[in-house]
Amino acid sequence: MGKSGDTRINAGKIWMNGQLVPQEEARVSVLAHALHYGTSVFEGIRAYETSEGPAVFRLEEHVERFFNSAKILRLEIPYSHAEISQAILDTIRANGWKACYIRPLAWFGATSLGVNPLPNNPADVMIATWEWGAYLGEEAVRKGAKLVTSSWRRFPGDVMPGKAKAGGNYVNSALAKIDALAAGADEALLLDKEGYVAEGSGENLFYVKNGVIYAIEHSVNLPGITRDSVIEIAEDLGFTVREAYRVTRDVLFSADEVFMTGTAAEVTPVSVIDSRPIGSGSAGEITMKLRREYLEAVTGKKPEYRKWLTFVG
Ligand code: PPE
Repeated sequence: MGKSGDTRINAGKIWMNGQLVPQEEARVSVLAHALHYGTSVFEGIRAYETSEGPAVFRLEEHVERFFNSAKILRLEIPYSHAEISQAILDTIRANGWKACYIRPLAWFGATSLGVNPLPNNPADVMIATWEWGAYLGEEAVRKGAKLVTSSWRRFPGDVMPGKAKAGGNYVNSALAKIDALAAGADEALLLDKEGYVAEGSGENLFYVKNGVIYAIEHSVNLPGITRDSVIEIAEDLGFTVREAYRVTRDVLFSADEVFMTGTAAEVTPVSVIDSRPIGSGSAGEITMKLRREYLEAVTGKKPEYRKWLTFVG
């Protein structure tokens, strides 16, 4: 599945409320609360092929964020952290994937409608896995993605809970993404209500200036696990990394390099923002170094980052 619009997903066996069932049998009611009101929470995780079989990248941190998202929505996941982690490993094993994307989802089901979801606890839970290539396409990974500033602003924290990976939040992302693609770009750049840079529709943002790496920090952003990993990798490589607050668009226009991070996007260079070439107008050197190092870390080639891997076994 990619930006080409091919939306058919082959998820094989899906873990649904404790059972592994074929994709066709993992069904929900049209009366599910989450379908009407966006009251779901999810995660996006990747498993990578290593010399010792598939390994899940930062499983514990993703499961932790999944439970925090649920807590924010007062959605009760009727399983423990350990049970969800085990279910993720079981689903990968049942499908025989060497590498895959993993989508845990919990939602308020179909026991009542009306805005109040709470009579609906505990949640329904499923875990789907599928093969997912370059999030913004192969060309973006090699040459850099084109971004366009979205007319849709990233919602403030008193409108929607940006720290929760909640289904409803992604109406904002989807609107921004639809318009960015319609404008001929690969991805949207979302600003906050005051015009400061927030993030992409599904990625965090970084820029590089005079050899220093700046990780954009904003209270409205999802705290990215890839972002956290890339900061640690960059520091280990000897780079100075600073968190940058209240960054305006012109800072990005005049940066040497810009890149995005996310589980799906991994480390993706940005070559153009609002028709302006960034740096040389192609993938940046430091960006590509970080991308290579990240891909080696996730595939178990760097002993110092094996702490981030859970082997499926
Ligand atoms: N911000 C947003 C809004 C976001 O959705 C993501 C992940 C990130 C930042 C980066 O977070 P992390 O994956 O922990 O580094 N976006 C997920 C959903 C992509 C999708 O299209 O679906 C992802 O990358 O899995």
